[in-house]
Amino acid sequence: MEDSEIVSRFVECGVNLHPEVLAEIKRSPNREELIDRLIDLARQASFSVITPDKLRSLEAGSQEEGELSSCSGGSPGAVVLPRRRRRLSEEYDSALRIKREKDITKKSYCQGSIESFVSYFNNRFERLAKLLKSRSALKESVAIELVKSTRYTGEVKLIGMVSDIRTSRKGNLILELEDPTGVIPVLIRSQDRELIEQAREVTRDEVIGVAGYMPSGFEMVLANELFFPDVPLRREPRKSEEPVAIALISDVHVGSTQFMENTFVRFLRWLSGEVGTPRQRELASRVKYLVIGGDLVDGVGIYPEQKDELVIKDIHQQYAHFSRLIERVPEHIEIVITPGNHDAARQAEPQPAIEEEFAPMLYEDPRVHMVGNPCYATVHGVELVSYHGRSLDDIIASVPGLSYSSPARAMRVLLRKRHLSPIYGGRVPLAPELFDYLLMEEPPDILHMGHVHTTQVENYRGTVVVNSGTFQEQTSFQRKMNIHPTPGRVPIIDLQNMRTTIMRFG
Ligand code: D5M
Ligand code: FE
Ligand code: ZN
Repeated sequence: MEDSEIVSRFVECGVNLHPEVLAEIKRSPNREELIDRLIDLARQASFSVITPDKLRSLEAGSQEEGELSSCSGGSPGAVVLPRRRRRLSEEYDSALRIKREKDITKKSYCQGSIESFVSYFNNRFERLAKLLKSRSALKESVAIELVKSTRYTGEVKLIGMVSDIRTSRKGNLILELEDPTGVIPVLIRSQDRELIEQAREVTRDEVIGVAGYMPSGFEMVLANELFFPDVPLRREPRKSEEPVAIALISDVHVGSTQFMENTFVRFLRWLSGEVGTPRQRELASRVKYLVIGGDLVDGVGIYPEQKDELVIKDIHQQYAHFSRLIERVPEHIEIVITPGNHDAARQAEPQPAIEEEFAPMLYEDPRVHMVGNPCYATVHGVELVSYHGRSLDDIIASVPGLSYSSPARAMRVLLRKRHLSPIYGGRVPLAPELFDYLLMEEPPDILHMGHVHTTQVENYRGTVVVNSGTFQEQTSFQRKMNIHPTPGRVPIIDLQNMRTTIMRFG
């Protein structure tokens, strides 16, 4: 057996040999057996180089902790790696299940008629009301019609969709609550500071619960308590048993003059294990999934005068360029791609996947999953919801105290509503499908959005709430709007412990 043959047996398994160890193997009468045993032991102990010392400890059967050295490195004097090390995430099978039943792609029944809006909102109401009714505090909630027709007085609990919000002359807040049986005003007194504070988060078209009082001869409920569907308190988040991680990005905006190609390439090189400290490379080696949450390209004709801010003016060419960049993502990483408002897909939400005609190369790539917006998936048992985040514009505009600089707070508000895009008639066009695809029936373990171009991560009641930022520098429009993006910051979630690392490439 040639030296190089022995070395490559080890190298194929991600292990380097010190020249003295090589000599020792050659001297051994049971060479084959020794090689197999050493490879096994080295992998178990995560050694990347077998030095004479390590050989002795392996032979002695000890399992000391091995330090992972960097991929291209190796200790001085070691036989140099002719091939790359296998990455940690390559050792584990993919465990990604995209919930296609919750994806609008290829099954839009939307006709846009009045009747379809009625059935769309009925679907939303019924499913959110069911979530609210499962809470003990709302078990005895009653239909609005019953409260009105019986001239009911006393304590009352209701569940309804908010059809209107207004402030009275005296500064009280009035929520118009609607269920399939009727409509009733709910009054929140201006003196009730705590309740008013809570009620500021209420938006039109969301479904809430109210506990209150009906004074006799009044056709109005005086609210004492408000209930959002929310996620349960102190939920134990699900975790992966395998040491794998997920990288979340969005808003690449290829084609824009502001697209930071060098920064994006640095991210790709890190994913490939080419750059970074040993620790950062170790994290890269865990990444098995990459989710791209929309705005892959800048698109064409998205806003007035956009032409002046495009380096690639043809949308097919924008996707071709994006696809060529994505080809550089290591082969073993699975990629999930959802559309955003700059992409070639229907603009009304829920959005079907980016059309194949515009991005054929992405459809040809077997590790790329082209899905709709939103996307619901399970990754190694962890529930993931990925939504581009256009509704953040409406939420930030309508809830006092929210801002573009703190998107995770706005995302938390949506999580409490268990709805990704509740407001109808705002900036987000909603398609009245038969089923409300934007409703989060299950509390997610990871809620991922983009759109606002600012990276931020928070934990809310066990859910990792992540905005994945952008690779686009501030545009002139954003300057006018006083929006300050944080390009090149990528959140990576280790699915084994649900810890997030924000990698900076900008
Ligand atoms: O959105 C990028 C950022 O610009 C995001 O923070 C929202 C903001 N934006 C986009 N369009 C508007 C409008 N029409 N009004 C206010 N703010 C807006 P992107 O989807 O990448 O263009
Ligand atoms: Fe964007
Ligand atoms: Zn966007």
